[in-house]
Amino acid sequence: MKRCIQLGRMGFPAASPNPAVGCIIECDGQVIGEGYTQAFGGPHAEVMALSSVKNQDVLSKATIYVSLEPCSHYGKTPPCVNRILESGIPRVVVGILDPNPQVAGQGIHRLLEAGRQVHVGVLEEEIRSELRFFLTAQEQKRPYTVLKWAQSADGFIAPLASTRTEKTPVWLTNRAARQRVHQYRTEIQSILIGWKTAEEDQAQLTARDWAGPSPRRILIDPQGKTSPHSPIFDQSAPTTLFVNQGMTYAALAPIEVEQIRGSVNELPKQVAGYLHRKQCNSLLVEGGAFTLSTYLHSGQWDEIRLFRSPVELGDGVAAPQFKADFIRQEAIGNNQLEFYKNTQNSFLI
Ligand code: AOF
Ligand code: ZN
Repeated sequence: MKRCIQLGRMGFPAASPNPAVGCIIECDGQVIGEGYTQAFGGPHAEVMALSSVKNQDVLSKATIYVSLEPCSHYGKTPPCVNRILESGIPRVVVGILDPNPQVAGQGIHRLLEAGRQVHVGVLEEEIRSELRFFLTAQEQKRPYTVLKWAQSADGFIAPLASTRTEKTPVWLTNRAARQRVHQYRTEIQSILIGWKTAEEDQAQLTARDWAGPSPRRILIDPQGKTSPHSPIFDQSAPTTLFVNQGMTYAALAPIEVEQIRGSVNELPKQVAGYLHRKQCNSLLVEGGAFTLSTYLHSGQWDEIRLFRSPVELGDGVAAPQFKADFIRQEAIGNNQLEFYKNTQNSFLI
C-alpha cells in the first residue's frame, strides 16, 4: 500500500479533481503490475495496473492493492470493478472507501457479491492525507482551503500602503520560497486574493516559475475598484470576480462575475459553494491581511502554510493572528516554512 501511495503521487496534480490513486498487482510475492490515475478524464489506477501485467494468465492467482475503493459507476470511464471482475483476480486489498455517493461502498459490495476476497482499511490515515483535497470536496461539499502568507521577522506581511512608492510586490521571501509558492499554485485548483493585494502587488497569480497549469483566479472586489487593465484580468488563466450586487463589468467579457450575497463574513461560504459547483476541490488564499483574517474567522479553512523571512520591515500591515495546530517546519534557505492545520481538521498534513 506504501507503493500505491507513491504511485498515486505520480498522478498528482494532473488527475485533479479526481483523486490521485495508486495500484499494484502482486503474485507470489512479486509486483507484476503498477498503475496510477491518469490526467482528469483518463483511465483509473486499477485499469492502468491491470493492463501493465505482461502475463495476464497469472491474474487468476494474483492480488490487487489499490489506495481507494474501486469505482462501480460509469463516469468519464467505465467502472473499475467491471475490469477487476473480468480479469479474474481473486483478492482485492483496498486502502480506504470512496465517499463519492456514486460509489460509497458499492464497489466493495459488487466484488464481494462476485465471490472475491476483499480487505478494506490499510494505511488509512496516510491515504486520507494524500487525498485530502478530493475527500474534503466529497465529504464537506467545499474545496480544501489552504491559507498562505509570508511575514517579516518583526511580524508584518507588507509595508503600509501609504509608504509604498510603486505598485510592485515587496519580497519578503527568497527565490526558492517564491518558487515553492508557484509549485503550490500548480497543485491547487483555485487561488484567491482581495482587491487591495491585486492593486498593490499588481498580482497575476499564475504559476510562472513552475511547470504545470495555473489555477482559477478568484478576486474579491466588492466595489469593483480593480482596473480592467490589471494583470489579474489577463488571459493567462480563468478568472472570477466577486462584486457587490449592481456592479457591472461589461469590459471584462471573458471573466466570470459573481454577485456577492450577504456580509463579508459569509463570503468564504459563498465562494466555497461556487467553487464546489465548478468542481474545484482546492483553494489557496494568498491575502492580504483582511482576506486572510476573514477566512481565519470564518473557520472555512484547513491548512496554513506560513513563510517566515529574516527581513525586518520596521512598520507595516500586521500579520494575521491565528490559533491552530503546529504540524511541522522546513527550512528553505534563510526562510522557514511552517505548516499548521485547523484544530477541527482530521487530516494529517
Ligand atoms: C477508482 N480508481 O484511480 C480513481 C477513482 O469520471 P471518472 O470515470 O474518471 O470517475 C471519477 C470518480 O472515480 C472520482 O470522483 C472518484 O469517485 C473515483 N476515482 N476510482 O476506481 C481511481 N481515481
Ligand atoms: Zn475507477
